[in-house]
Amino acid sequence: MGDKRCNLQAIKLPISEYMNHSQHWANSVLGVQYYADNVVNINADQNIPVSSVPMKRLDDGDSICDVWFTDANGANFPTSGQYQQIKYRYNDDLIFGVIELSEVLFQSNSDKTPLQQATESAYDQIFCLLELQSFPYLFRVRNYMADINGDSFGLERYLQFNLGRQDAFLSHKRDVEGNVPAACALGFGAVTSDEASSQNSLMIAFLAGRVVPQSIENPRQISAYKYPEQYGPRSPTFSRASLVKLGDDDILFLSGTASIVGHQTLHHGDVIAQTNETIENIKAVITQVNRQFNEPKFDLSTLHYTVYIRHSKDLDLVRNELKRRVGDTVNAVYLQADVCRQDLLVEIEATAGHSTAAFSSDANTLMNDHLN
Ligand code: 3EB
Repeated sequence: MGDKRCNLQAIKLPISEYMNHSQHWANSVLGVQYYADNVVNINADQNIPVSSVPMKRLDDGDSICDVWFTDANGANFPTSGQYQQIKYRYNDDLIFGVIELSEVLFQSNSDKTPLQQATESAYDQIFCLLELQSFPYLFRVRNYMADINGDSFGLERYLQFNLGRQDAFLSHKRDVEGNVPAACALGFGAVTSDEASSQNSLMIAFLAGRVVPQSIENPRQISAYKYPEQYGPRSPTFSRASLVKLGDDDILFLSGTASIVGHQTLHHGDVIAQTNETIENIKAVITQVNRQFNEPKFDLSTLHYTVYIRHSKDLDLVRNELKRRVGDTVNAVYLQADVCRQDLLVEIEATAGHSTAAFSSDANTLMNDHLN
């Protein structure tokens, strides 16, 4: 690392690893998302925003955390806060936040469905917070909801979500085309037991900042915000990737990517071909990004992937295809999740450009280094 140190690292760690170091790392962590099919008390500092996403990790027994580390040197220690239902934490450059809204808190007698209202409210709170704290630019958003492919009130739930999301962007006078964040949108099975019913919530995590991100599109795909009306009354509000300059680093947030060419899903029922097409799309986005650098800055083999698989039985097929396209050392975590179109079997998101230290021991060294 150069003089101006990387001030963001999105690192995936087994939950046990994070728990063992969470006290020691408190000043370097902006927030945590952990993925587990059972609720775990990760015992983090109460000030750190943590969200527990009910998705099972498929490739290993130990559940995984996504930890957003920040450079804690000098006076740039993060500060935490709560705004309405958002828990957030920020330093001079970045703000990370999580919000979970239970749909049962919203009335079904309104002209908007409960999920639509929950989505609109969540984004409204996010935009108000970003305006208050002067972090105007949304870099990446992760959207998770129960039963994403279910129908209610005559509309598929993902499409209800799209209505609420776009309305909130519009009412805050934000662009709904062009300058829009990278995102993903996935579903988890509705949890039925009483103790877990609080998990039947819309869960959104976001990262925002003070520098204008560059939104990137994919020439192989119609921009999602221009999808034709057959995909719902309102288009999804996201770009294929956002590129952000933080200190000396160019950080790439790649949106959830799937087997879509133009606006159509390809390779129905063929998870291997869908994985291959998805990689082709990711490659096209990276090629687009690399045009503006003198050298090929981003490469399939240096991305950190999160792979969302609809049917757990497809793990080996997807993993083998990813290894074939990216290399045996591919840095990926595999989760079971529902993808927003019923005919999609896999969706892959990625991050690149931060320090490549990834798992346990590397991160350990890296963080000790930060704190000394
Ligand atoms: C697609 O390309 C697949 O609604 O935020 C990918 C990433 C997808 C983000 C979103 C949806 C979203 O349309 C689905």
